Amino acid sequence: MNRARWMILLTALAVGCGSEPADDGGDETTTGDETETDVEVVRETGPTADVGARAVAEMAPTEGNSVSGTVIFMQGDDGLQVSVDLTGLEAGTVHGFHVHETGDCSAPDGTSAGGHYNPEGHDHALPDSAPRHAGDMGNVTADDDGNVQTTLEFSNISLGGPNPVEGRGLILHASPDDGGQPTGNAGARIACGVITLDGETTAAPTAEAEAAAAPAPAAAPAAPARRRSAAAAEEDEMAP
Ligand SMILES: [Cu+2]
Repeated sequence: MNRARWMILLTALAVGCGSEPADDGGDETTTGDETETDVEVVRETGPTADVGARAVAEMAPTEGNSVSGTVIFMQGDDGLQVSVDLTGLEAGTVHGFHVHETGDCSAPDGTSAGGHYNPEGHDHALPDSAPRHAGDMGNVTADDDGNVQTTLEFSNISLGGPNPVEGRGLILHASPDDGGQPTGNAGARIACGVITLDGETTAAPTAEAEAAAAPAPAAAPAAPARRRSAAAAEEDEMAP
């Protein structure tokens, strides 16, 4: 069924770009720019993501911090559900929360995770707007006990499909993400985890693995020229 829907989507794109609302339920298609709209449609999650897949990021505090917990990623038909369970924050505080480029939390300050995961080369933004970095998950807020227990949902990232997050780094910041450039002014990295598929130990995906994971159509009208280098993203992240 998924394959059939994908073929219909492809046909619609090939025959009449823009004449059909070839929207499979995502939330990223209303930019007003026809070209951008088509790009977003091609990157819809549902038909090609690994529905049912699950990944876990065990969040550990960076040096001098005390927040820890578990974040579970579950791939559904229409998006990726992200269940956040953290403890050790100050009551009522708001913290930027992003997928970063590299699944490496070895640096004491978490900088080994690199810059924001941004394979589409967009500007940074909060999740209520598009386009944005694929890894822009906005903020989470601690309750009166300093815990975070919430579930977020995203259609622009996936497990095993477009903008795959498995093998990437997950970072919680000291300060709120205010949506500003280049990375939201969210400050220091206070917790870091590697998004790991259940039952596997994954490293950051290689270019070959990424190419294999991406569906053929995603390579067609869009990506390569707009792809930003990891190095450029990292430079941004290092900026104050
Ligand atoms: Cu971040």
